[in-house]
Amino acid sequence: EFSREELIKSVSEQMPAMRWKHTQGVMETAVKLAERYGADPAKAERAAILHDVAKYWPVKQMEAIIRDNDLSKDLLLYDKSLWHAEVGAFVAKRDYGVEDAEILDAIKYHTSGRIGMTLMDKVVCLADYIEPGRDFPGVNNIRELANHSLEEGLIAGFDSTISLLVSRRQIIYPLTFFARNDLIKQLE
Ligand code: DGI
Ligand code: FE
Ligand code: FE
Ligand code: FE
Repeated sequence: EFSREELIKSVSEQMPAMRWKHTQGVMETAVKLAERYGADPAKAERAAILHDVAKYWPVKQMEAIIRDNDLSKDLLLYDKSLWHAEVGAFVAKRDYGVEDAEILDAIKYHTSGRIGMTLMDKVVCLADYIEPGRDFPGVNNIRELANHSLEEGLIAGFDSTISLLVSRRQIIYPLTFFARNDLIKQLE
């Protein structure tokens, strides 16, 4: 298994400096959220280090991995920007020896979310929305909500993604709706 330092070295070398800076922001934020909400901070940090590991993979390579392995074939019908999450979890296991299901699932669902998101899924997904380098309309509101509730922060995050996709007339991966609806039900 890779040490924390080995992971950092290998992953940082695979991405442009800006994406590594984003990853460092997600690491820091995921650790804070984990401490606040009672998740394992070391695991949250490992998931954060790896969450965008496949972000710069060539589309054809991601496509081949989805096609030839046990990944959701549905992904191929939706936006390519979703693919790096499931492919990233696959790579974390195959190339980095990550066996921990909590970490692998947090990577796998960090973009789409899912029904029944675990505490670790929520921490990593929300950290990805609000890390200090993020700047999009509404991000400060999501940061504020995140101080009080993982679920409220994530609902606002998914709502902002869904609104953006709607405004661009893009196709939306149904799992994002299911994740958002399920979080609202969890609060009822
Ligand atoms: O990898 P990051 O840029 O750090 O962030 P991410 O993994 O959350 O999202 C990647 C992009 O995917 C995001 O800008 C919106 C886009 N996207 C395209 N279709 C969908 C989608 N995101 C979600 N949640 N659902 C979609 O259907
Ligand atoms: Fe991502
Ligand atoms: Fe990210
Ligand atoms: Fe407050």
